[in-house]
Amino acid sequence: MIAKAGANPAFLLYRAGSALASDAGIDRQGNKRRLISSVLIVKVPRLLSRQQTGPICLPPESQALSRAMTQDPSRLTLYGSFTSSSSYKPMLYLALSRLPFSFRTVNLKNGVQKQPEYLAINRYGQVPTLRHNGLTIVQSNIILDYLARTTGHFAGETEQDKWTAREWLSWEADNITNVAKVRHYSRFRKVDDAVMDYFRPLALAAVTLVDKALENKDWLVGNTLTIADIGCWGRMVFMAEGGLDITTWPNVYAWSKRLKDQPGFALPYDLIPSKDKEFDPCA
Ligand SMILES: N[C@@H](CCC(=O)N[C@@H](CS)C(=O)NCC(=O)O)C(=O)O
Repeated sequence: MIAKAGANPAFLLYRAGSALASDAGIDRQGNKRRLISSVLIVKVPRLLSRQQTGPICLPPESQALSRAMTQDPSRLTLYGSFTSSSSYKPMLYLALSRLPFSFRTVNLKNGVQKQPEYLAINRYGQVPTLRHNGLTIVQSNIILDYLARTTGHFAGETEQDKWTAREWLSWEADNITNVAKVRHYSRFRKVDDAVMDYFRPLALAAVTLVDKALENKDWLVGNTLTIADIGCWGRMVFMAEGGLDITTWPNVYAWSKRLKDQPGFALPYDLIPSKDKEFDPCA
């Protein structure tokens, strides 16, 4: 792989992976396009002086990354970010399903999600995005639904259960998102107290509804773990960072322990890498 030095000699902005030349992707309209998989800012090693002209060969580890990104389109590829609850949801699904996949980090702090290369696969400029078999799927709950339909895991036992699980995901997007807001405003962005006073009761109400739904039940839908549990838990997992104590809701607390007992389960900071990574649980 080849990279060119940018205007600032101290930094080299290069587009990682096969994306540079050979990763022909399909955009949302079905047109062939070159997908820039991720953008990294790398310090130029001192030995690469300003005088050096011509192509610069990347070190072996970067070449390995490049190779890893030239991949079979049937391999699931998830674009996400370390602190993101929306990214955690599909990652937890994949971990619990023991499915192999490639993780591509999108650095939200550096604004990579708003760069044209990423906007080409996610018009909203947000994580997560899933690419699979030439398809681009965005919105975490749609990704969960897609994964359940295509891989068969955690879809629900009956036709009714499948629809009810999707119903929960839709409700989650309207309601548990308030838990995410309270966490976000507590952890990442200070807001006026009035804003918190607005969102906190909504967050509490959402968790309370889940708690009631779990009365005398192990899982939200039917008798099995489904994408409804993964979708709702995926945002609620961060409730402590928003100052919400999970033990206040005994059914939610017991449910969280059941989830944690599932093979493959991991908490977000243990699961979501801060760098690109290949997950091959059965290799
Ligand atoms: N409804 C979307 C929400 C996605 C979302 O809010 N992603 C956040 C991280 S959790 C993000 O990308 N934030 C960066 C930004 O908006 O610039 C989903 O469920 O996928």
